Amino acid sequence: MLPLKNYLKLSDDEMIKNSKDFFERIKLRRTVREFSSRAVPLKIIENCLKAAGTAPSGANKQPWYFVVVKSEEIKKQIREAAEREEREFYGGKATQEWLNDLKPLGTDAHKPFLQDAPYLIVIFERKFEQTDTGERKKHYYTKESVGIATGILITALHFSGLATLTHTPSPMNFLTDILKRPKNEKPFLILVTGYPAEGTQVPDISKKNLETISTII
Ligand code: IYR
Repeated sequence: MLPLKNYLKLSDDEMIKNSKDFFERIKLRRTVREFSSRAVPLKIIENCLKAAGTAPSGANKQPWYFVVVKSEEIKKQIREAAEREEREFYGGKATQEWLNDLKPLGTDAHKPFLQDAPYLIVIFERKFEQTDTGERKKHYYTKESVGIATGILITALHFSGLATLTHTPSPMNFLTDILKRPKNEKPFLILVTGYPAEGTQVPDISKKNLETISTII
């Protein structure tokens, strides 16, 4: 055990201001679906990945892995494979209810952002650890852990000034093949990352208010 560091002794007023300031900035985050091809310094992505890597996880197993794709050739392969899946989704696999729910977002099987954006951060969930001797070590609460790390990553990228799109073509097994990932990893999502394209529009949607999403007892 070590002494806990870094908890600042702030006044209530300072903490209330900090929490309000945080909300004011994070509420500006919007998922975008049109990206500029303008280059983004890799250092920003690395810093944000380091932030994501601080996430809490089951037994501190850190069951995540991030592949940053900047290669035009690999982005093209991912786009082609994803659009193949999406054509099936929009062309019959999805229920009518699901398609109706997606209407306000204006999505379809066409995914140019997978090539336009400078980076695709492909996030993998490590279901277990495979040691060099082939032994399997257990991981715990992997989905929760990777979800939390992804949330921190999205927040860090937003704070850095970048836009993201959480993209989940279904199924995503093609990512394992294209990115040559081992069997203990399962694709979790693709975080499309970059600057929004100039003039991008976003859907007119809103978030539920505090009373709707919480109770204080
Ligand atoms: N993966 C599809 C469909 C889709 C599903 C949900 I739930 C969304 O919130 C958005 C899209 C696509 O990317 O178009």
